[in-house]
Amino acid sequence: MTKGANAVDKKNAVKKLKHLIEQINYHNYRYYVLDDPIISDYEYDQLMNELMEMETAFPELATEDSPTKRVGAPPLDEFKKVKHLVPMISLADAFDKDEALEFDERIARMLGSNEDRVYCAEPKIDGLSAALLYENGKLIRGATRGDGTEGEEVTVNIRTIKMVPLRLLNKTQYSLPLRFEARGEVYMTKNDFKNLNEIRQNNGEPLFANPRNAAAGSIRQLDSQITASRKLKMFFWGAGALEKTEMKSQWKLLQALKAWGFRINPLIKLCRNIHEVLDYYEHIMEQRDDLDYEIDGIVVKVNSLLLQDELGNTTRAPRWAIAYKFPARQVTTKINDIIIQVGRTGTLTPVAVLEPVAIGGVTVSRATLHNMDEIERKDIRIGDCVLVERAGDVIPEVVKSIAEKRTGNEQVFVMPEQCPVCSAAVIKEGAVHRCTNISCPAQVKESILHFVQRSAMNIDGLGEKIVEQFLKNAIIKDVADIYSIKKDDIVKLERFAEKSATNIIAAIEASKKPPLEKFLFALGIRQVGIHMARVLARQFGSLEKLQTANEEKLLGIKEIGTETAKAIKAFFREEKNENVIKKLLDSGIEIREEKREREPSILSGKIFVFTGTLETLSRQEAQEMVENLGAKASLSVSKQTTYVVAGKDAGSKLEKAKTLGVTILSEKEFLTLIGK
Ligand code: 0OX
Repeated sequence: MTKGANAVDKKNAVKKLKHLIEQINYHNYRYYVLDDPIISDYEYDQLMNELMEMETAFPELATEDSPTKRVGAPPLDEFKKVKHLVPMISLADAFDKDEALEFDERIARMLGSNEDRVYCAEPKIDGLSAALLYENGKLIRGATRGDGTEGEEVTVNIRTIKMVPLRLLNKTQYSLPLRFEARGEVYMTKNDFKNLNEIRQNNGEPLFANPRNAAAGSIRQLDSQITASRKLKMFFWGAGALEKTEMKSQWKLLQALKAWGFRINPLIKLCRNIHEVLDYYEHIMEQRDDLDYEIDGIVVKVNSLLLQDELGNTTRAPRWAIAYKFPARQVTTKINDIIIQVGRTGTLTPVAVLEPVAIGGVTVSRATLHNMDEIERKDIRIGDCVLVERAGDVIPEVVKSIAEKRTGNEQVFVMPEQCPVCSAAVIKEGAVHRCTNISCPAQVKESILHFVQRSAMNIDGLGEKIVEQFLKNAIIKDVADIYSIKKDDIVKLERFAEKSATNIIAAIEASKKPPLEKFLFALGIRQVGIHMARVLARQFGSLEKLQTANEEKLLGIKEIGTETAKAIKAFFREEKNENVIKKLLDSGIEIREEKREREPSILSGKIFVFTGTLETLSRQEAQEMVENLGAKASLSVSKQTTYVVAGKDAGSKLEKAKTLGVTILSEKEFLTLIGK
């Protein structure tokens, strides 16, 4: 090749690279900021591959802010401290309606006006605040809030967050400042948090207490590869050091941030007065459990930036904003007793019997104490006053005892030496006490209940009472017997109507073709939860391949630690388990060995939004179902939404779907569509 030709090549390459980066940044923007992608994941990957190839061919042309350069910085020794351009002040709290009204009245007094005050209301993300410095449209530095004046420089970690723009869009109606800080909340989704803790548990690592701690721990990693693997997310809520812009309000500021490429929470609302703020608070609280991230209240900000300036700040917080918090999910009550539950693997779980107490509208009378080590670590005694937490739909747990309230009559709990169900000897394995009798009726019952649950084989109608009755009458002895149950066996039982017997038989029949991941989960292998079962199904593709995989092969998979690999091998080595699997397959179970990642499914590219209360599924389950079929589940309705599935009491999302002409499905129609 001549020198001249090379120069032309290079000139073309510069142009091509620039164009590719612009395209990728724009599609990132459509995907993360507008939640409205216009190309498929496949097409996006192709653009990225093309860019990577170009950068390999012309390494001298690769720029720092290329989308290929998010991950890969060498590990740091420590974080540098950095000063924020302007301090990141914190918020004062309001805990009830009166305090929210007081905030509004205080502002009226200070402004000396009787006119309605306009507020910008935002969900309060329970994450950690960060400030991202942009110069000439490029991300220069990312820092944690720290003490508000000085934070830690975590640029390489911030860069791994996919929705953080490395380069801003500048052809917008809002002129881009030369230098400013974009501020927002870094968070981890509830699901990513659950999966991360499942993996940590399997690897014997300490667990994170909540998604906020997990996000904070992830952003403070010296190795940005680890941060990248945690899939952090961000919502932006403000700016620092933004000078003389045309932005006159918080609302406009958020719109400008969005136009420049920052992800803004779609639930923000402009409220014309404090009463609209109070309605907004109720509305957001109703959605709290459906959001895939934790929020702990709303943030109310005086909308006008001019008035914000006029009101100013106290030494600790702005006078123009308040965090209106949701009621605590933690409440104090008394432990009346501690009882033992025997699980399907023989684990003895201590459970606190509580003086019933309402937490977030639900009466709670039991809370898990996990294991004896936890009881000792937290020093929890029978008769103690304790702090109990109920977050969303998870089992309530005892957070801590309140030692100051002790009377001296509290009793230390002692783990029984014999199983309370079958009297067999109890042994301690690590933190866990276990019944040694594999035929313990409690273990058998629990493993059957685990097997039939919706996320496993999904056999409707086999509830706890019925399973107990079947076991008592020796209709079944283990999970494999379920498929040999005859209608006559059931009808013979006391208080059993012909119709319910028919339904049970039909439900058993309908469960005979489970996807591999559900079947694996149903088997109840130790350390294998729903997430791990999915990993195994994807990696191995068939039961046989998993059964024959050696420990080395298992350990070669990123998410499998030594404990899990051992548990899987031990499970398949056990003759009893081998017999149960054989019996299941002989009785007509056909495992669906899906190759989901390669074959596009009937639902690929479709976008579903679920709204209202579904009768037979939780929203989480419905979302998982469509995602497993290649579709996307979204929380907001747009023109791009393919279907809105409306349950009972569906509200604004249903209305929006009607306005936009989006197809609306009932729960039943939805189930038919996905072949259930
Ligand atoms: C949040 C959040 C935090 C601006 C001035 C004081 C607080 N966690 O979602 N902070 C702010 O605003 C700052 N807004 C939010 N939405």
